[in-house]
Parts: sequence; C-alpha cells; structure tokens
Amino acid sequence: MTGSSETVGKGWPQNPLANAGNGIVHIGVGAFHRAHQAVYTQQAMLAAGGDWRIIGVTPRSTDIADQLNAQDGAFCVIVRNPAGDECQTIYTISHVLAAARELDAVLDALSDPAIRIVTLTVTEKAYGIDRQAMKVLSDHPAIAHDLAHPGQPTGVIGILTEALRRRRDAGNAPFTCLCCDNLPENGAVLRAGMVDFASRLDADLGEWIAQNVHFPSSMVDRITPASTDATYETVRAMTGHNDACAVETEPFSQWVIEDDFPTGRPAWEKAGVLMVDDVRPYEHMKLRMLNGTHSLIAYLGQLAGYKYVRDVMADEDCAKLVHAHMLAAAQTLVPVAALDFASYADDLVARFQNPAIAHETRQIAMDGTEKLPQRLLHPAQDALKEGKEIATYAIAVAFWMAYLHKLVVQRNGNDISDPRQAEIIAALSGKAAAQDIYNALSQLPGLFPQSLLSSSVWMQAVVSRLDCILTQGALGAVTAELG
Ligand code: CS2
Repeated sequence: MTGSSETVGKGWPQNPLANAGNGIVHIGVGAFHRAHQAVYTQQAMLAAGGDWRIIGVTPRSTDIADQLNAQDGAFCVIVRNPAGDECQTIYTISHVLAAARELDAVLDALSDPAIRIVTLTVTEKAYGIDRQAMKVLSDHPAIAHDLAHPGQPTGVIGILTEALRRRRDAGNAPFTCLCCDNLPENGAVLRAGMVDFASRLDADLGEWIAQNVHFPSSMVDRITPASTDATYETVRAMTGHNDACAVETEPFSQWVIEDDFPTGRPAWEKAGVLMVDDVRPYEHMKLRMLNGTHSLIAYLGQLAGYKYVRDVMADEDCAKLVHAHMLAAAQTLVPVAALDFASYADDLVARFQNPAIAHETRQIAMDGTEKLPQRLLHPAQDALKEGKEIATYAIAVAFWMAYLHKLVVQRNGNDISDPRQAEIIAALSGKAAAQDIYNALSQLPGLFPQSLLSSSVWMQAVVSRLDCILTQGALGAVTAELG
C-alpha cells in the first residue's frame, strides 16, 4: 500500500475494498481512528476479506463528515519515520454520517443487522460516566438531555441505547460495543454506563443490554498528533493530490483486544492485533507508562515553553525525569510473562524522541481532570500503599497544578481546555501559595482518591515540588528533583 501513485478523492481508481459491505459503525472519526482502527481493519480485510467496512459517525462536527464523503471516505496516512515519510491510502470508511444533522440515518445504520460491531473513540469526557460509581452522570449535558428525550439522543450513550432498543424491538441481535478510548477497563466502564442509562428509561431494556450486549475492553496505541498544514503538504508532495482528511502518525502501532465478539469480527489478528482473554495488564502498562508520562511531559512542556514532546525529550534533564517516571510507573504494575516493562520504557523514550513527530504538549495537556486519575493518581495511590517511590508522581501532579494556576493568572483561565474549567477557575481564584493551590485543586469533588487526600506524605511531596516550580520555574524544579 506504500507508494506515491494513489489518488485521493472522487474517481480514484483502485479501491481494493470497493465490493465489501459495511459491518462496523465507528463513532468519533478523528485523526486517531483514521490512523489506527481504520488501518488495522483494512489490513484485516485485505488479508481475509469480510464485510467489515466502516460507517463513520461524527457525534457533533459536520466538517469531517463532509470532507471524507467528498473523498468517498478515502484518506492518506503519513507515517513519520525518522528516516523518511511513508504514505498509505486507507479505504475502510465507506461514508460518514453527522449525528447532529442526520440522526435518523445514524439510528438506521446502527439498527441495521448487517452492523455487528460499534467501535468508539470519542474521548474520555464524552461518555458522561462516573467511573467511581460506575453510573452515568445525571448532570452531564448529553446524559441529561438524552434521559429527557430518549428518542432524539445527542450523546454517545443515548444514541447507542436508542439503537439497541430498536434492535431489541425488531427481534434483532445487538451489536458488540468496542470502546477504544484511553480508559482503564474501558469495556466494563461503557457497559456499566449503558446498563445504568438504559435502566433509567426502561428496566427491561437495561436487563436486555446486560444479558445480551458484549463489551470487550481494548488497549489502543499510536501517537497521532492533530493534522496540520505540514500534513496536507506532505500528502500533496508525495501523491500530487489534495487530501483534507490526511493524518500523520508514528511507525509504532498497537491494539490489544479482548476476544469477545459473538456477532463476528474482522480477522484483526491477521493485521497484527493481539486478541487476548484479559487486556488489563496491557492497558495498565500503557495508561501508566505511556499516558502518565505523556501527561507529565505535557504540563512540564507547557510550563517550560516546550511546544512539542520531542523538545522536552531533547532536554537531557527532562528526559532523565521522564525515564525515571516510566520506571516508577512500571513498579506499580503486576509482572506478566509476556511483558518486559524495561524494554517498553526504552521503546517509549525512542518514540517520544522521534524527531519527525510534532506532537504538541498543548494537545496532551487538555482534559486533565479526565486523564489524571488513571494516568497518575491511581498509580500514585498504589505506589504509596506499597511503600514505593512517589516522587515523580508528585512532581507530575505539581506540574499540572502549576500549569492550571499559570493559565488562571495569565488569562483568567480562558485557555484551560477541560470539562471542569469553570470549577478549576473558581477554585484557583485568588490563590498564590503552593499549599492553597494544592488544597483547591485536590479538593475538586471526586478527583483525587481518598487515600491520597488523607496522606500527609503525599501532600508534602506535591506541595514542596509545587513551591519549587512556582519559585524556581519548571526547569529549576527538574534540576532540583534530579539532585
Ligand atoms: C495522549 C494520547 O493526548 C493524550 O492525552 O497521551 O492521545 C496518546 O498520544 C495516545 O494514547 C498514544 O497511543
């Protein structure tokens, strides 16, 4: 599939999947889906066939739906190797529906028995699930709306529930739901949210979903920065064509899925997907070692003026801290024969250093309140409980706090991109001392685990580092940390 002769857009000649039918609806057709699941599914179909083309659904935006449809769903994936770029054309998406303007078509697609799997990449915050209570959040805008108007849903859980209700009423089998967002036990979380939401509308439907719908968990991994003009220019230079839907990504890619698809699935294993009984060891490793470290890098980078992940990694002291955190995160993982955490850490360092990948720290810094628990707070809690090193967790959390404080001081918090932005601004207003900032942010309801809140060791560890960041700057704090 590598080459420069393929065209993107109407009339392109050789779509190798043109005769295959649709079997998957994917919700959230962002860059990550295009660089990951769409690629694996194409490889699986090329290797083993099957009617597994994807109908994309965008929950809110209409632009990407229009752009992909104008290209018959085809787009280019630029793989940024340090040694040079590669271009691959992906044809898995047959067409895209925008839920905001064509809800009926979305519900029709989801109710079609030919659709056997629904995959999702909608970001952590879109679900509206309280992951501690394992119930939907009644005050989440989409959940509140969809509970009041279940026939006209706007959110992911509402849309899936209405589609499953239609399938049940028509006597059809449900689809399997495959969550591909960076959440621990993402299948179990989605299942709990769906069953709770449906039960509030119709106890029998809740029970039917609990009994009949399968929610395998999965771990997804491929660093995919937001597309920029450089992405589109690279495609133009390599193919001679304009591609408004092109994405760029790294060479590495991983997908580990619990093999629980009673309604069938593509031969993903032929595309290199690891089909397993239990995804948790992989998921913990990835969320804690990769994503946790990513968040540390993001807040440190934002404070130190480093635009890209690779800039943080090019700073020798920062890179040392990053590696130390990966190893500290590994300390909280249950050893598994198939996984070598030390070499995973070495590979991560190389991936983060990739000079060809321009991954903005600003992008990763978004939605901290959604990301911190699984990436930093729960592992910190485990480390504390087991008497292991907590220093790098403490500095990572202190970077997050200093970053939010800086945004509040500089622009009244307008640049904070987080679903809890208003609460963060209110909590931080008028706060300047490290202890006050710590108190304000750690007491955001439901965010920090109780065992961290009640630990003076943890509090001291964070407050002393936050103080150091506020007085000596982020890089000064890194130097102090390395001693
Ligand atoms: C990143 C992830 O934006 C973020 O929060 O940590 O999107 C990360 O790039 C992916 O999980 C890599 O697979």
